[in-house]
Amino acid sequence: MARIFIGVGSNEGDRLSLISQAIRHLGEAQGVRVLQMATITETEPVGGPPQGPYLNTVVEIDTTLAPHALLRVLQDIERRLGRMPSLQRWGPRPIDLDILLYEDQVIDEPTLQIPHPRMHERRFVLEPLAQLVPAGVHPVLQRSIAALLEQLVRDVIDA
Ligand code: A4P
Ligand code: MG
Repeated sequence: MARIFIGVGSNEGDRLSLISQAIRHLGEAQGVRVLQMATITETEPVGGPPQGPYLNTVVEIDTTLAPHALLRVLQDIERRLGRMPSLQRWGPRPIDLDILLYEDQVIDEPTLQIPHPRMHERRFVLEPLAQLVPAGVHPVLQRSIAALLEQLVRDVIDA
């Protein structure tokens, strides 16, 4: 089975409705099948300007689309749900769809980095991802998702 994981976040508007619309659009996109979704959790914003709390989750999909084509589908859904091009890094947004993992592929280009370059530092990503694929191995760090989450939690306690 293909293991492709999409990080989903929202902190503007009707967050729950935006997330469910995004997942519905994803399932309707040609060549994409949504397989499962982690629980949706409210999380404090990380980085960026002062902004409201997020709802975050992760979905697993199966797709015939190559990574760049999948990115275009995600960006199209973001636009349809009212996302404006942001001038501010990590600013508030109605919906954010990031490719976290695309099987064990590693891509490092200006417009597309897989695995998502900050996923291992973020509890709002690792917690839902660990629900779906705890034993999945990060193809660059060569550590399991469960181990990365454990490390992150330990770092927070030690800090
Ligand atoms: N891009 C490169 N790699 C990818 C990828 N794997 N998936 C490029 C998706 N996009 C990728 O993204 C900017 C550019 O990243 C795109 O044009 C694409 O070519 P964007 O979504 O327009 O902007 P962004 O999301 O603000 O940038 P960035 O740096 O991806 O932000 P992050 O790292 O995703 O952080 N706090 C909480 N609690 N929950 C959150 O969900 N999200 C962020 C955004 C900050 N703080 C948060 C949350
Ligand atoms: Mg993004």
